[in-house]
Amino acid sequence: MKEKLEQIKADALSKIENSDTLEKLNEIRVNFLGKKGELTAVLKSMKDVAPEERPKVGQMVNETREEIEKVLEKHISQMEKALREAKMKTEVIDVTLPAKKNNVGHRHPNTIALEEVERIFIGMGYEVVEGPEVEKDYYNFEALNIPKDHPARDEQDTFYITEDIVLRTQTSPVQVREMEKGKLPIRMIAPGRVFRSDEVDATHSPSFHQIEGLVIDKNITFADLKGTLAEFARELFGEETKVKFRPHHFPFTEPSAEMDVTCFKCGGSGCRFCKGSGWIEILGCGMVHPNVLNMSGIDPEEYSGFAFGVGLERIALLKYEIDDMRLLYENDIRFLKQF
Ligand code: 2U9
Repeated sequence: MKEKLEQIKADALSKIENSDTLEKLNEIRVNFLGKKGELTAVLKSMKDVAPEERPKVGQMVNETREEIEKVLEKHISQMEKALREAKMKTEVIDVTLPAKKNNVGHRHPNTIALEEVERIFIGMGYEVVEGPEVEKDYYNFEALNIPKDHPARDEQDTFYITEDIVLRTQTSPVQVREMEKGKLPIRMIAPGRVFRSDEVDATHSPSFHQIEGLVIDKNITFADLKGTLAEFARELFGEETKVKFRPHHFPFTEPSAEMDVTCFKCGGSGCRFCKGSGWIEILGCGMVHPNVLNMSGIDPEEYSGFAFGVGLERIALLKYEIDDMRLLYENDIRFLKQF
């Protein structure tokens, strides 16, 4: 028995010595020490050993197992260490390599301008409301006092989806939907994308953005409109900005006006920026037409209101002195990150 154990041990140790992978070492563990391994087989054959000899043989089996285990563990940990070191060598980080540039995005000039306008009106107690870009003809035109044969429909070349469904040409439908809810007073701005079938040039695009505003309450007058929009202009273009109102016509407001601001480059004396006039046209506005109030279920005898509309791109172009609208849509990061 002793010779047999010596032979198993010698056999195991020589196999361990000649193993060059962790898999082979594991295989040796199974073959010699496992449940069906050679040493277990020896233990199983104890019944053939004389009873008085059994403790001795048992001890010899255990010693052999311990020795094989010890050598095996030593080899396994040596091999693991060698593998770790080899891996470390191949995975060295070359700190002299040029760093990967982290290109962080940038807010679009339109977004910066919109957030500025929103900040101003939120500060005056307005709500920001959004609505659908695909609209019913009714909300885009009819409810705004623009019937089917009205010339304003030609002025705003419209993309028709069906006879009754359009891509909104203004964000006014958002305000009509708000009026229909019947919750008064209203103090809101409606920013968003609008669509007109225009040719692309330095000041036009078939898709651009508007911010419209609407206030409806008892006793709202043109003085409220003037005070609000003058304050808006001062906050947007600077404290010294003056405003003037020129009479105009919109179907949805009466009276209507366009508002100019003193040129923030020359202060009003006239320069290249304001084409020598000292003034820059900024928005359209007016008192909400009684027909428009009536159609949305608001009694014009009890309530009145004012509305205004401004092109977001126009604000962004002016504020950042950009001379071509197309630059806003090209998404060239070298252009965008200047603002
Ligand atoms: C309701 C009633 C009235 C919104 C208004 C304008 C004047 C205006 C233009 C500015 C430049 C459009 O982007 S632009 O081309 N808008 O001049 N918009 S008053 O009037 C409304 C809106 C909703 C219910």
